[in-house]
Amino acid sequence: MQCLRTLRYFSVWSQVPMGPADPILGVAAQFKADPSTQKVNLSIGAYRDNEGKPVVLESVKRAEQIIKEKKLDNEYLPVEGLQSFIDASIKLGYGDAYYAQNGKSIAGCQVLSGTGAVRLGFEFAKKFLPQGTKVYMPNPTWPNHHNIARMAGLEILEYRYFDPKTRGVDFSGLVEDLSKAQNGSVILFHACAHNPTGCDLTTAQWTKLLDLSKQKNFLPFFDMAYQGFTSGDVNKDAEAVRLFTNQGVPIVLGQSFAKNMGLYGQRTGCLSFVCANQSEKDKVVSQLKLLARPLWSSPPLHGARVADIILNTPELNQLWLSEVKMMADRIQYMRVSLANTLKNLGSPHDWSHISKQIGMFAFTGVGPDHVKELIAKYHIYLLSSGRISIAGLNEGNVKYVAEAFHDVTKNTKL
Ligand code: KET
Repeated sequence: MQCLRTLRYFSVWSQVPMGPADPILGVAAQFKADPSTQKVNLSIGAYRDNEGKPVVLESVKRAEQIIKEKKLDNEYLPVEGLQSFIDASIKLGYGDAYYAQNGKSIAGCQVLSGTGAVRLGFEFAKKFLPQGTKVYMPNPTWPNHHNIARMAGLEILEYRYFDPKTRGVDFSGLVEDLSKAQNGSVILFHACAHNPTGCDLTTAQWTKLLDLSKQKNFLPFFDMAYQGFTSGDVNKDAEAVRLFTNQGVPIVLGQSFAKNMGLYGQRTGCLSFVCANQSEKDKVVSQLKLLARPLWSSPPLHGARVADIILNTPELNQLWLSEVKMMADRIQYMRVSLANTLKNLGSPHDWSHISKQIGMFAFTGVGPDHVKELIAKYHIYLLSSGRISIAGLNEGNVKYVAEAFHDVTKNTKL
């Protein structure tokens, strides 16, 4: 009787509309639900081996073994996270030499992977930069950048990045747009392996952006979610970040260990700010803690411990670096393989951009109708933008994928 009286006769949430599916996670969910045995997942950016299986790196397994042997507890981390992990992340991002000289003035905070880095960084920008400061993002960019900036209350503007005609970077458009940007704006850069275009800037182009950033007092915000995936070398991939910091530009850096350590679900990341001195750094960290406390209070422990052990144990670090190279190499091999197979099938289109692009993705150039057909007819899942995650290709499915791409595009324009 008691429980009958507490029954609700109206719905509190009847006004809640159905939300749209996420452009990336939604496709990954569609793939999961497809019972086809032929299906291929080229949607989300997650590394797969040559059998199409998720990979736990050997370096990660060994670090986990060490954690097990140490019989550590599961106490909360401090709000700012595991300090030895933060320091090692900063070293990895900025380089040993810069860290040795300037490490004391870099404010770091452990965050919930790359997404958490961008979120906390944008929250910080919203709170401490002058009111009305805008954030400029490349067009296109990882779609979640827009969601995050919106949730943080930042106004978003875009700068040109990609030219569909050349399938390369529209550098003059980029410079023109950023030249017109308000002084002091936040400029979001992909540090390497631009998502989704697979097109990065050259050193000369970064140098030009460095000059522009200095001239216009920009706050460069580097999202580095794929360190190691461009060249196979984590130091080379950090070149842009180091170009700016070595010139004393106060950047913000978001680092994710989802991809390069395969710690996707462990939510392991670091957010850091180059400050003028140690006292500024201390103040920034104190404010990062005030922002993180009501968001997640204390960051996840396991992934940070794993990354900490890998980065701070020389043999494991070497092993990890070789595994990063292995992942980057396999992706490069599959790029070439897909482009060559399409060519050998007699495709009327030029697919050489697939092998020239870098990082985890290829921006294939196929349109939304091609994508629909690839999904409906071939159970090949990719983003409606035409982006494919090359990591989803392997020697067992590349021919099938190439044939499907050939079939849906052979009589159409790209
Ligand atoms: N930045 C970029 C540029 C990025 O591509 C991702 C993930 C992230 C940050 C965040 O990753 P995290 O797992 O929070 O460390 N991108 C892939 C996965 C996703 O959409 O969540 C993707 O584009 O497929």
